[in-house]
Amino acid sequence: MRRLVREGMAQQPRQLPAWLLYDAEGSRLFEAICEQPEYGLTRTETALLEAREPELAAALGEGVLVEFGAGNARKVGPLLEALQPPAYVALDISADHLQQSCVALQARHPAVPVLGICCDYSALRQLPEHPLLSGQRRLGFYPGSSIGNFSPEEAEALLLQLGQLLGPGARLLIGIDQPKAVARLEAAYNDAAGVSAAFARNLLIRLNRDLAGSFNPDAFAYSARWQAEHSRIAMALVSREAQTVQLAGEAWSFAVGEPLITEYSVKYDPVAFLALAARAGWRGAGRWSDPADDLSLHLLVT
Ligand code: AVI
Repeated sequence: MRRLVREGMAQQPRQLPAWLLYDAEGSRLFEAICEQPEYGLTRTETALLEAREPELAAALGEGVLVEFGAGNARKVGPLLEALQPPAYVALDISADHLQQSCVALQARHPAVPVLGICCDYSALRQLPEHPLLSGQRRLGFYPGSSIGNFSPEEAEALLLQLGQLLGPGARLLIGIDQPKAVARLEAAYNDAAGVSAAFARNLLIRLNRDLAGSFNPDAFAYSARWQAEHSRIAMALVSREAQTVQLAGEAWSFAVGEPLITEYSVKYDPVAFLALAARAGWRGAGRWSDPADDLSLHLLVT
């Protein structure tokens, strides 16, 4: 973490890995973002999963269901009902959150063995040896458009790696948020209640705690802007003044107006996404979309 933070702070513009946003408080704030009226992604995708549950389950077929970045693991419910897989494996970076989600899910689906693995799935080269996983085909579930929080190059590398992690006969059901009206996109990442801003500022609070930082969160303004040339929302904390902060044993100076990028959220049109997936060895075998075509679920096969 110290090394990654130093590397990110030395970049121009400064940018920290998005997974750092998800400490216990960050995970709680992200759940609150999903409830905001401006942020429709979670509601729309959940409704799509519920509406298309039988078709999605039939397309996925049999195997252990592995969810990447499971969070509160609420979206997987309809699939577990329809698939009744031999096991469900949830991967997430936030240990407490993962444990609570797995306990709650196991209570709701007593017939499906649930296994939680606390990890940064983007850095995982293989799944650990476990009786629930051995000899079973693996079906990946990666909802929420979280792949959009990686750059397109990273996303391609990640899809390649997920294919290796899932192994022979792998299938992956992945959610992708699509480009839409700029006003809607910017509002989704800058909600009126200020939860998105609090989520970003929580990163500074976390860095103060975990890496002996001296950030004053109020000395940074939150900004979320659509960058059409990259088809992405750029989220940043912008220094309100010239200031120097201590972090990870070093002093870092910010000019007035200098941004610290907390996260990008890339939006893919389906054709561009399938081209990217193809470069990582996946083929599109199905696409489901909501009535407004705001986002889509893709079934990828190897
Ligand atoms: C997790 N991920 C898909 C969210 C997104 O929409 O990019 C993260 C987020 N950050 C602020 N709002 C939502």
